Amino acid sequence: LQQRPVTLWLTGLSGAGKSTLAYALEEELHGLGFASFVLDGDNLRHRLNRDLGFSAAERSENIRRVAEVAALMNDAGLMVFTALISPQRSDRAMARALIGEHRFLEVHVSTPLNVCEGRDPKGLYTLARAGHIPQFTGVSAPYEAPESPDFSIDTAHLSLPDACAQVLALLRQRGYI
Ligand code: GGZ
Repeated sequence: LQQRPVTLWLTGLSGAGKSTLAYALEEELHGLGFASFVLDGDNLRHRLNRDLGFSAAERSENIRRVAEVAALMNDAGLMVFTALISPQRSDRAMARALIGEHRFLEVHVSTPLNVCEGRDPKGLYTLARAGHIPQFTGVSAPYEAPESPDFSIDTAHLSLPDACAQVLALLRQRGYI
């Protein structure tokens, strides 16, 4: 099987469905015989990025490190799916520059705030609204939506299998698989 390594950079609010989509894509690609890996912001913050908080500068450093790891994994021949809020346009532009234009796709998981907040899978929005989590994205910290993403997925209007199928079609269309 031919695969051209690529980093699919998922950006969106907490609860938008980035991790769910990333892990589903990884499983789907493994099933097709492609080697891929998920870099999940929340997980990495327990190990590699355990020293980082949620100020704008710390989020930038978080994204810089993950982009460097994604670039190394692409160098090693793996497809990478990142699942980080990555709320700042400038940070996503940095990730694109570090990884390389030829192997970077920005996918906006554009599930609206009210839907993410309604899901509130970890109760974080409730805590944030009550003032217990400072600088919470969408509540007390900004999210800058991509102006021209390579692709957009609103999980409020799309099932997980349909979302996966659309991303696979994008990867095929761009010649990565
Ligand atoms: C946003 C926060 C915060 C604050 C903790 N703001 O939905 P989750 O829980 O599992 O994923 C979120 C995760 C965000 O980490 P990222 O590395 O993706 O963020 S960034 O790209 O902005 O650096 C959320 C949890 O951490 N979380 N506090 N204040 N999300």
